[in-house]
Amino acid sequence: MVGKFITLEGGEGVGKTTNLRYIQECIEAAGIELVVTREPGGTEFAEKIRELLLTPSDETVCEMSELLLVFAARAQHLEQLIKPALAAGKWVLCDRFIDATHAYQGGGRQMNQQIINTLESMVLGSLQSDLTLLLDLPVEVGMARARARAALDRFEQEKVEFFERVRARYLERAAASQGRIQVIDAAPALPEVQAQIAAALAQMGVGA
Ligand code: Z5A
Repeated sequence: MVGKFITLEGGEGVGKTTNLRYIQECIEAAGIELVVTREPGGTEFAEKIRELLLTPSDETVCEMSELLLVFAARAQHLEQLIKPALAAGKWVLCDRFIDATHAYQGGGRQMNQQIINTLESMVLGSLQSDLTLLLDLPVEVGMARARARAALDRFEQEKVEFFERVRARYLERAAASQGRIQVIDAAPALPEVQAQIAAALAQMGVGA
């Protein structure tokens, strides 16, 4: 694969949507052809799965259904969009990817790690991001930001302890990632957050 694969991760309200646009501007300003996408979703079919996953439901959604839907959407997204774009030399910027599964289903839901690893290897093979920017924020701050913004989706209705486990799992993965996952302190004002992001992108040869 020729293109670079960059993913953006973090808990609720950390500023992924806000900073995605900034990252896009930096990469495109460097003259690089970029595909911007998100998970769950990214293709017409995978976006239908996203709708299923995020819409609050009267019926309890069992954890295994949720996990399999996340990977079903990802399989479609990879084959239809991500792999062809990378093979064509384009860069791909994705709002959430596999680290979100480890954080939300593995950390938040406390699902069996071996099952997640097996599905990861079935669906991703050896593919991993070249760089993952993990926006990190104390849970209460992120939840307050998210709550001030919009109606809560099915995940956002979870309790604080769930999001504490999500954050902890993200940070554990960052510590073990040998530089693939770079932690960005998302607490300061936006210009300071974006200065950290620019420094991480500079390591990939992208000037701000
Ligand atoms: N999910 C999963 O369980 N497993 C998986 O494998 C995958 C996903 C891939 C998708 O949500 C859900 O799917 C997600 C996990 C699950 N759970 N949830 N919820 P999503 O990614 O579409 O959305 P989200 O996580 O809910 O993101 P968000 O709420 O849209 O937040 P955000 O994009 O990170 O934040 P934002 O909208 O950019 O910023 C929030 C507010 O803060 C906004 O008003 C900003 O103006 C403000 N903001 C941003 N930065 C700052 C700074 N620096 N200072 C002050 N205010 C700021």
